[in-house]
Amino acid sequence: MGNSKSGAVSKEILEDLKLITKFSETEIYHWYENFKKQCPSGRITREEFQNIYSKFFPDCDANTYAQHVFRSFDTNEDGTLDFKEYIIALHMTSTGRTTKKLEWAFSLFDVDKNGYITKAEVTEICASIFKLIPPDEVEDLPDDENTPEKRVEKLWNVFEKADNDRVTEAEFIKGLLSNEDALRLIQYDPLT
Ligand SMILES: [Ca+2]
Ligand SMILES: [Ca+2]
Repeated sequence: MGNSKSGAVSKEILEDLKLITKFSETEIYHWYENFKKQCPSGRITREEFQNIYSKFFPDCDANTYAQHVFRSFDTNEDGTLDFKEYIIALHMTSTGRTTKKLEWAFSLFDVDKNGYITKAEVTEICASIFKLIPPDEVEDLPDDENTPEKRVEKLWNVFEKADNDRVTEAEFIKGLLSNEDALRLIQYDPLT
């Protein structure tokens, strides 16, 4: 696979990415050079992605969370991230507007990709996020957020749904935008 393509981003992908992400052409070229350096094959595997992630969370178990993030970025479901998927992911998680980030969060929580979030899916993702939190920080969490189970209850209550009901993307985004606690519960940011 290594020598099958030239070193440049194809014009088609470049136009696509400019449209989707609003990154400039220069920025995209810059990302592409970094990408090629880190990943000469042009594709990031799930294992490579997990390794990158675990470097950010050296004291915790980031594997499950990294798998979910990988799944949400691998839009064509071929088991690897190509440059286009990678740059869109970067855009969603770092520089995107709040709504874009919440759309991404929805795809993270929608584990089976059927367009709805169930309480079981919230449970799965909350558990994987909880594993990112170092034990000494868990001690300082509010009493109603200091176990994965409590976080699931708190987050699910935001959507005002029955336990066996499901949440659409619009309901998910609306719920999160109307509740500061909820925004905190769907992520773990080691810098704050
Ligand atoms: Ca892919
Ligand atoms: Ca689902």
